[in-house]
Amino acid sequence: MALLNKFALYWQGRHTILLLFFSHCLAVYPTRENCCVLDERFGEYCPTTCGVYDFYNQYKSGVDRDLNILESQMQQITNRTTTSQQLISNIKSGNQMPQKASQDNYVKKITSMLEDMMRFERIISTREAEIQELQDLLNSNALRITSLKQKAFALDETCKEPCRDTVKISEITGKDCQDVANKGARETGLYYIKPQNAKERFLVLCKIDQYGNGWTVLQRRLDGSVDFRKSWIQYKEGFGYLSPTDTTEFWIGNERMSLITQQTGYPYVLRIELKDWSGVTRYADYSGFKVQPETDKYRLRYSYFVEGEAGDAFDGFDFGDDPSDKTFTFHNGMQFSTWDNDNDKYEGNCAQQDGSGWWMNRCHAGHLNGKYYQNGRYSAQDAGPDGFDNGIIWATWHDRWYSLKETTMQLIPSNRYPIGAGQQQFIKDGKTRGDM
Ligand SMILES: [Ca+2]
Repeated sequence: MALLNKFALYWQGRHTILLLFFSHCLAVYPTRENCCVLDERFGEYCPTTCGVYDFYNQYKSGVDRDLNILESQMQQITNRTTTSQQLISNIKSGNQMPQKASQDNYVKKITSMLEDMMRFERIISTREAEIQELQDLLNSNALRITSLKQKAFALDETCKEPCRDTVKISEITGKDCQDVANKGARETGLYYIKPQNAKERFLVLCKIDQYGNGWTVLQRRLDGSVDFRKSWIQYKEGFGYLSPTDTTEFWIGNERMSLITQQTGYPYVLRIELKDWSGVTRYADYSGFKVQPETDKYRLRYSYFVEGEAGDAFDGFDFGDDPSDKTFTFHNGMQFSTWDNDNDKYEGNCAQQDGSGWWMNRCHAGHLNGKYYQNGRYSAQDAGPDGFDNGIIWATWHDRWYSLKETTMQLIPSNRYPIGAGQQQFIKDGKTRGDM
């Protein structure tokens, strides 16, 4: 703008001078003839008005042209300046809102980024904990692998020696353990027996006393080392482990029980021997014990309860819950049931509820294949979701929330039934009844 004003003043000044010249020339009416009159205002040696006129005319057109160009350029500059000012004004006013909006966007983006970072930090923290757990597991597994490798190496060393069975099995066999004892066996241990209708011989634990009485052991609970929650086929075939020193748990198998007890000859006496957690031992003896074939679902049969301080739980027990308790819990004549083969007298599934295989009624008063509870006492909460009395129970001795420590089920022919209370009556019965 300052430049523009200078030009304007200059332009104005030039006009003033020219007007002065013209006004003077016009005042003396100069012509080509008289314009050479000296004008005192130019001094004695100054050019004449005509000289100035000529000089002026000589340059006027060029100066006018230059001034026009200059004016045009000035106008262009003025236009451009105005446009620029307008643009600056527009930019200033227009930038404010977008800038605010963009600031908001930046804040949002930064907030979002911070949130992402915090989220990632949390994830990383969690992952680090997981990695640490896995690392611990890896270390633990590495230790186990090392231990197993050492054991494998030790076994490998052992197996370089010719393998020898460390369990001594006698050559003496018979149709049951009494038969084995009759043939001269005098030691408790493992023997092969082959009942009359058995296709193959099989191994059993025979408990033989000094008098030559031979008990065939059918079931053993000792320490809870064997899970008795088994299927029909497992109860049929038997499970667990036999040991000559009577230190392991097993179920000899329903099929074998049936093969042994279905033989002709003296009927068998079943002795149930129990030990509680105080170390007290009691027993219950049943004469005429039989297990029917699988076609009759290995039904339990016996003639009667002989004796035993443990009491006759196989005859049921009045728990006080219902007048029918005793009739719902006796066992004689019951078929065998497992969780996958329900033959009980209950609309539900006793074997499934109690996790065992047994001659279930609705359900039991004596239950020797139940769950093993350390220290005996247990509650409905301990018994699991069903909350039923599922321990190793003999209700005529201890109540149903007391699980026994040890059990043995073993049989002997009635003619070898040991002398004791009720023995005379029993032998008489056994002889008169003959084979059952
Ligand atoms: Ca049922």
